[in-house]
Amino acid sequence: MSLTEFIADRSRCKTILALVGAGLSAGSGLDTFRGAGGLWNNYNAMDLATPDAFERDPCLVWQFYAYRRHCALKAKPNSGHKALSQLSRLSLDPESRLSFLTLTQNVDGLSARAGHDKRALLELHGSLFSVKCTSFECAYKNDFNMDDPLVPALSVPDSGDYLPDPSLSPEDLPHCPRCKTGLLRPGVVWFGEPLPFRVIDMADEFIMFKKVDLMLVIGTSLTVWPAAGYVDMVKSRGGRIAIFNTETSSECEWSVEGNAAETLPKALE
Ligand code: BV8
Repeated sequence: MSLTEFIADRSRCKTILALVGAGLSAGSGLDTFRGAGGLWNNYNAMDLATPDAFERDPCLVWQFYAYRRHCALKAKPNSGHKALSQLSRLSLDPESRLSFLTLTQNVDGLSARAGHDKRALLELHGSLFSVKCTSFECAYKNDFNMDDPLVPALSVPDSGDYLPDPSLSPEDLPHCPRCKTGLLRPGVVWFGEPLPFRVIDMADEFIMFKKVDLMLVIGTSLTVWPAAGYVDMVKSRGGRIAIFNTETSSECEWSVEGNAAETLPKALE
């Protein structure tokens, strides 16, 4: 189907769900998880985005997240983020009779910064700009924090060539942000941790109780679960799938190949 036909078809859809991955923010210059060079030179994000890694070496893990916070703050939302944000605002107009929800796997905050209506945006894997206390006394309270650096020891040079300081030992905790009762951790969902129940409930409710006509699967390798499972949930209920990726896919009604920062605005105009 041509893009023109897709646009015509999309305008007749009443319930649209977007599932967003790192590929959407690639257009803003942010590394993807599995792309060339990965997220942090010779470190594998999968090895660092786990509770065990934080337990083993909180200092290294905080340097990894300080680097990503810095890069995300320097990045700007691109036209793909803005296109989804416009659709979220259109769905606020009762005249549009459009129900829309974005499930983002990204933790970079770019969709929110693009003006996406917050009631139509679920951050499945948390945010780089949320910090959580690890102490029981604080009941693991989550705070929103966009300070860069979070603590002086975690300042990242703008040149971006920031690598872990080998002289730092795991015990070098002054490099780690703390609150009065304990060590803080990044407020993201690590591998092996459950997604926030509120987020899962809201995503399930949208898919189960509304008939999703169209799902936009944008810049994701669909390799992380349970996020990837939403595609099958929509498909099994008769929803059609449009994949926006630099790689072509045959597992869908529409495969829109290219940089999502360019293809998505055209498809949602
Ligand atoms: C959990 C936050 C259970 C941290 C992230 C089945 C069911 C449930 C779980 C599992 C399961 N099988 C395996 C699991 C375990 C695990 C998992 O999925 N493992 C994978 C590796 C197999 N899942 C979990 O652990 C989840 N938790 O299930 O808990 C539980 C329940 C109760 C009690 C206890 C436990 C938690 C998963 C969340 C992990 N956290 N992020 C951080 O960011 O540091 S995931 C992280 O990786 C991102 O958030 C993102 O979701 C993922 C990366 O994926 P993508 O976004 O797709 O990025 P990727 O680089 O892979 O792909 C980019 C794509 O874009 C490519 O296709 C590329 O072609 C394309 N692209 C590139 N450039 C562009 C482009 N497209 C368009 N334009 C471009 N310019």
